[in-house]
Amino acid sequence: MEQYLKHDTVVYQIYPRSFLDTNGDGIGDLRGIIQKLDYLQDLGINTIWLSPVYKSPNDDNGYDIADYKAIQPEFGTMEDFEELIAEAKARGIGIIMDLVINHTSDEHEWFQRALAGEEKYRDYYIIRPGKNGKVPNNWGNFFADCPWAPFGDTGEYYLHLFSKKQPDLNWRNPAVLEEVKDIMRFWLEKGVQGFRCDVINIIWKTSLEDGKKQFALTGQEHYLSQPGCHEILRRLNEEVIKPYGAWTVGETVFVDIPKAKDLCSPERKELDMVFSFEHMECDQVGLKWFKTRLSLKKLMSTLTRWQKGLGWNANYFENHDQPRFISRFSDSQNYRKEASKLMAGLLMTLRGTPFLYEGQEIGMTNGDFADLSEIMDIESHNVWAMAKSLGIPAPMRWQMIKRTSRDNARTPMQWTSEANAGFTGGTPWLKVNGNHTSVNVESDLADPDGVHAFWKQMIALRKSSDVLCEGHFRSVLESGSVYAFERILGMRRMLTVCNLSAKEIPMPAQLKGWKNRVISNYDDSKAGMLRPFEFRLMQP
Ligand code: ISL
Ligand code: CA
Repeated sequence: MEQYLKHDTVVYQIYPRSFLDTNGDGIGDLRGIIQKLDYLQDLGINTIWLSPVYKSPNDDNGYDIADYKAIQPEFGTMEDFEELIAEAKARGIGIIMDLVINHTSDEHEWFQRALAGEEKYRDYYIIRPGKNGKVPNNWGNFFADCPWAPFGDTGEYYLHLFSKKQPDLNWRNPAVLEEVKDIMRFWLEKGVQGFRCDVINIIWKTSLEDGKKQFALTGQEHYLSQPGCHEILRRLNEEVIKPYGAWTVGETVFVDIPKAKDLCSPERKELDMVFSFEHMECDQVGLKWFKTRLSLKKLMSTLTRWQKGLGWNANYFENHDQPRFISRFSDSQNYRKEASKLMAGLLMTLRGTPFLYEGQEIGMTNGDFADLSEIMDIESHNVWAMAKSLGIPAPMRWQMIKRTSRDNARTPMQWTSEANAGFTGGTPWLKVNGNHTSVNVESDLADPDGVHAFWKQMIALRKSSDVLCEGHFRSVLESGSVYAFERILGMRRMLTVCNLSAKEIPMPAQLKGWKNRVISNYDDSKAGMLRPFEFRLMQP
């Protein structure tokens, strides 16, 4: 049977709401994706990860699912979805879907029937009486809220680690596993090639006891990567995923390398790979809402540790939950193009499966929001309220939100320099970045030296090189500004050199033996020097 995951798989993440609107309602849709398949094929990617397109009241933009077997009407119809699968396939592109099974929407039929008093469905969720006039335990919540909400007028509470409208499922109930297997098969039968599994390592709650107090999410020791979770993943893999030749990438919060190994080493037969977060934390203090200057040294050493620690990584620098990386690590005012290309070089030469996020291929930057009224993300609004209750003054609160909001990466895709960046003929659901007049697909494509052209070259290079696809990783240099590593396959070697600083610097002595330049993001790259944000791929 065909195995869909290959060494040369290159994934492009689409956040459907923000990709392309074709009917003027201001919301991206499936027909928009179908329209851009030629564009994606030309870029060279061979897999799309679709953020949720299931029916949802959109409390968390689709990560709150009301019907796992229906398409969100504002995105289109099941026929559109089937056409998308077929048209993508015709272009050699596979689709993986987002699988959100830690929680459902409170508008899901199961939760509604539970509220109506049906015992069977009550046991699909985690419902408990209060304790001493308070909620059942002292746990924290991912969206800066209380994780317990009143369960109807029963006087009891239900657990929600995310929004109130995202009640956690009770994975200790075997019926939940059967439901989810059925849902997964439904989509696999339609030709989906696998799943990106949302917060998959927290689905199993071993106990609901109080947690030991901690800054980042009290209670996590009761649900992070528990034995019950490993068992569920093994069963989903063996009973559903592998019989279809499909694959999975787990989004795994708070994992360190040992925990990640337990989830995705091949002999464990659980997940094919995981998204880790450590390299996303090189500019934060404690929690991601408190940002500081990004430590390049930390970034390099973190990447290296994960490259060496795991046989195969799910590599990424941007997604729908993170501010644009280009705005975080680089001087995107002066070196936007160079730094975007450097990202392409780095992502395509690390060992593992590369995931790029819509807009990254043209170097889109953080949103240019003026105040909270322009931010839609529920997380940002909750964090604002939390910061307010802590007495943090409004200007500081705004700086905090502006820098960390997930909406930074969710601004509509910039297709043209026209009104609303060619994303919609109507009113966009989220403010379009004012820089679309200069940063957009149309003008970038017309520029032979554009960001897109470099991504395209790097993707092609990556797919055609077995050294880049399969070679081992060896770190060569992690200085304050230069990151260099080798990829090694048998006798063949390639060297990646990244100057992550905005300064021109002399070529470090350790790297001088490498004579042949395969590619660089500078045409006038000089032998003995590294230009600001220069990326260079070398051969001996
Ligand atoms: O951004 C975060 C909150 O601080 C992350 O911890 C994020 O919530 C976490 O990565 C889980 O994200 C996933 O599940 C969420 C959803 O809102 C995110 O969009 C999704 O990627 C709940 O389903
Ligand atoms: Ca639309």
